[in-house]
Parts: sequence; structure tokens; C-alpha cells
Amino acid sequence: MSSPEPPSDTPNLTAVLLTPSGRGAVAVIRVHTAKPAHSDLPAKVVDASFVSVSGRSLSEQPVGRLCYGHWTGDSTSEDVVVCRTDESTVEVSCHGGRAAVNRILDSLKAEGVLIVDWQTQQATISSPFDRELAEATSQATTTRTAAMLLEQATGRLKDALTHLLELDLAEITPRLAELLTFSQLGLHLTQPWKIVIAGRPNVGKSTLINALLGFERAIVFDQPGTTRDVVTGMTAFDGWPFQLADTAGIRNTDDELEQAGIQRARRTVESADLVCLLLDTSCPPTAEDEELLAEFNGSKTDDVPPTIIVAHKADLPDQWAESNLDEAVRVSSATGRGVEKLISTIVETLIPKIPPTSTNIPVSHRQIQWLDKAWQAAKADDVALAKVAITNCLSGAVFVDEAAAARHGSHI
Ligand SMILES: Nc1nc2c(ncn2[C@@H]2O[C@H](COP(=O)(O)OP(=O)(O)OP(=O)(O)O)[C@@H](O)[C@H]2O)c(=O)[nH]1
Ligand SMILES: [Mg+2]
Repeated sequence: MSSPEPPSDTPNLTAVLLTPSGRGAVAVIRVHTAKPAHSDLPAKVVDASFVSVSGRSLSEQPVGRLCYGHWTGDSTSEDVVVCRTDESTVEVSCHGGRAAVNRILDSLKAEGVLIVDWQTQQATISSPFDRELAEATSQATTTRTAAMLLEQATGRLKDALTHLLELDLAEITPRLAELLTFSQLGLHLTQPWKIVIAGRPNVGKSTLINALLGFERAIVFDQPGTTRDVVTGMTAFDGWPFQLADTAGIRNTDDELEQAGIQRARRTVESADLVCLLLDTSCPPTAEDEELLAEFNGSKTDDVPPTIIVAHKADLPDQWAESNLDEAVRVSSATGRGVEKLISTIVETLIPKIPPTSTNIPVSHRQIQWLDKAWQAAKADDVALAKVAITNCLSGAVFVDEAAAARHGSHI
């Protein structure tokens, strides 16, 4: 078997464990060189330990061919499948246990390969734009969002933006508008939508968050004023990620500790994407309920997030018959009645339109800001400026809001 070139000449020959560390069925190690002149090296260092069942070395195999064989060590041998995934990259798939992975990484290291984390290797493989998308994909918390991010990361978004550069003004403007349609959803592919459960004390906020999360996250007690701090939990509905926040019951109180909790509750509401305002319809309406309803219900202003009114404790007789709660979702966390309906109302309110497969979606603030700038320029008939903004989006340039900077007197 031929020996690889001296390690000191190959500082860019790196190996990374692509699969999460720990026990798993299969682990994948990627060996790559960033130097085109040395593109044969990954196969050569693998050939130092790999013995194929076919008897042919990996270096003799074409790109894309899967080769089964053994990774030979001092006294052990691992079953592996290796493949040259492109001219300068080899992937080694082995048993997912730590021992097999460490043996392979150790022998690569002995051949002069630098063992790095995936972000470091990715930095040598891809452009800043590709890295931004790869990073976003790694932050996905559900299969649905991961699949959508992966679609953008594997060339969809880049191709769409590159194509825009070839278009004229009449074509570019509607395409940019289309691209921005799902920009808010794009941001939520990596960041959960924030839902706050609010209401006066004892209406069952903590009980509802537990029912929605499916486990006892918050303390439930039959005395008002139980929850003092904001208690959050992560979940997914229909494959979309959500952060739920239980808050202190809102009421007028002289208790300083409770007041601090109420202030936090209000701040959490301000930064929420959606509020579920709970009313306990098993008791007649109180002045506090009325105040909260007036504040949230139907206000639909920019200051107040969209609100779903929840008529809670619906397992008990309704004491709000006289009130107009037609739009409220009737829920009993005690029996589970209405919980599914509430979940579907939440999803429909926050994600009224689901992007069809093959939709181009920007996924970061930076991308959206450049595309918005391009759209503004296109609307003002400045196609050259629009294309500069698209080019900046593709190059990974940081977005600088020049108008805002000028307002603050700074020079860029
Ligand atoms: N019958 C009935 N009782 C409920 C329901 N949900 C909650 N409760 C009861 O209402 C009481 C208060 O529940 P919590 O969830 O602690 O209420 P909260 O709104 O979080 O109260 P604070 O934290 O004090 O603001 C408890 O005794 C619960 O068992 C329900 O759907 N039906
Ligand atoms: Mg509570």
C-alpha cells in the first residue's frame, strides 16, 4: 500500500466526524483537502488503513463508487464503507460506537490528518453563503424544518438568487416579492414561535402549559399567585417549533414579589408572536378579566401580539353565558377537551400559509435585509442597485442599514 505524502505539506488535510458523537448505528467521518493540487491525498491516507474486499484501493475507484472493506489497525479490524464523494473528499462510514470512530480518527491522525469540528472543515469547503445555510440547517429542531432548510442549503436558494442576476427589471421585481413572502417563516425555521399564556391568577395557565407540553413543566396549585416567574418549555405542533411561556397571573396587587412577576409577564407578552389569553369561564367575569379582554381582544394593534381567547375550565358549567365569547376556543385542561382545537388554532394563526415544496425561502435576517433592499431598489426602477444587493446577499456580506446609520450620524 502506498504511503501518503508527508503531513507537514498537507495542513489542509482534515477529518471530521459528521454524525453526533456517542452511541449510534452508523458514524460518518469525512476526510477532505482544501488544496486542489493535493486532491488525491484523502484517498491515499484512507488507503493507508483501508483494505477493500474487491482488492482495489480507493484511489483507483471513481468518484461516487461505494467500496466495502476493512479498516485495519494494530490488532483490530472495523467493517467500513468508503466513498470518494468528490475529487477531494472521502467519506468513511463505520459502526457508530465511540471505539470504532476513535480507532479510525486515531489512524488518520497518525497519517498526518488534522482532526477538526465540522464548522472548521466546512469553512474550507464552502462559501460564506453556503456556510450560513449549513449553520441554519444544524439549528433546526424538527424534521419538518430541517427538511425545508436542507432544501435551501443544497442549492435551491443560491440557484434562485444567482438566476435573479440574469433577469431584467420587469422580471426581477415579482421574483423578489415572491422570495420575501415566506421570510418570517424562514426565520422561524431556526427560531421557535413564542407563545405566551396569560390571564389573571388561578385561571389554569400552568395547567394548560403542562397539557400542551405533555409533561408537568409548571407547578399547579389551587391558590392564586402560584406562578411568579416566566416558565418556558419547547414543543412542536405539526412539525413546527414553538416555545411556550407560562406567566404570573396579572392582577393589581401590593405584593412586591408578585408585582415583579407581573412585570415580567407583561414584558414576555410584548416580545411574543402570539398570546393565549385564558379566562376561567367556570367563575363569573371579574374586573381583571374585563380589563385583560379589553387590552388584548380585538385590539389587533401593532403593540399587542395576535391573541387567541381561551374559555378555560370548560368541563365546569359556563358562568359567562351573557358575555360575547363566540370566537373563544373552549378548553378543559382537566379532561383534554379542546386542547387539539387550541393547537390547530395556534398553528393556523401563526402559519396561515404553508409554502409548497420547492419554494425559495431566505432563512436569516441578513438574507432578508439584502433581499428587501433589492426589492425596494427594484420598485424604484434601480435594477443595478437591486443586483448589487442580491450579489451582497450571495457573497455573505454583513448588511449595514445605511439610512439608520446616517440617522445616528455615523459614517460607513
Ligand atoms: N375544573 C378544572 N380545573 C382546572 C382546569 N385547569 C386548571 N384547573 C385548576 O385551577 C387551579 C389553578 O390552576 P393553575 O394552573 O395553577 O392556575 P394558574 O393560572 O397558573 O394560576 P397562577 O399561577 O396563580 O396565576 C388548580 O386547582 C387547577 O387544578 C380545568 O381545565 N378544569
Ligand atoms: Mg401558574
